Amino acid sequence: MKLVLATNNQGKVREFARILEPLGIEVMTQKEAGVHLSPEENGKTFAENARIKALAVYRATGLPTVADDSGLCVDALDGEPGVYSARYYGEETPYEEKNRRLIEAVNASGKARTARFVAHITCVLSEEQILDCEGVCEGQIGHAPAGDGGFGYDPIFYVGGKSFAQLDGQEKDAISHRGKALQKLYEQLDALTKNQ
Ligand code: ITT
Repeated sequence: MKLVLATNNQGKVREFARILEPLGIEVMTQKEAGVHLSPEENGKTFAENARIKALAVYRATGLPTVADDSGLCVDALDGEPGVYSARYYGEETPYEEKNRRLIEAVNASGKARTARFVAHITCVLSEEQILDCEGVCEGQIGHAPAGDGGFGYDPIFYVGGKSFAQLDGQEKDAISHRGKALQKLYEQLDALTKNQ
């Protein structure tokens, strides 16, 4: 099966392909499908924003489409940046600076460093058939960034002593929010195929 991926984030493109292609699901980016859309993400939840993106690209292509809305929720910052993760400290601000500022904010709070990555994935097969799944990965905001793999907030998000940016792709996928959500999506798609 083939899915169009409704994203403009190259980090997500790499991870979707890495996770889904070994499971026999081919991923085509929205750009490859000839769609140049960046719908306004005005939802209040990851689920609402994932649906906005998946439906917009599904309606533009007429092809089964998947979208991911995700973010980093930091307890010391009352769950922020959350759904604002891409825009936090400014959309154009380099992650090196965003990561440094986020560590400083957690340090200044004096609170616990616990945090989680959340990914909500919506797959639109048709207007009537829409699948939703979510994955969560618990971790901590480190005292300093480490590693050069991954993307975004990976260098400051630590699980078991290593940052996400220090893991290789398969190690990240095995525990990440996106890896868990995509595993659930695969199970739902597989069950649908078997019932047909
Ligand atoms: P699209 O909407 O085009 O998919 P986006 O980057 O704007 O791309 P989101 O609105 O879902 O996507 O924002 C997700 C942000 O959360 C992302 O830009 C990163 O800052 C952060 N994020 C999500 N998953 C991440 C991961 O696995 N590693 C590091 N940062 C991540």
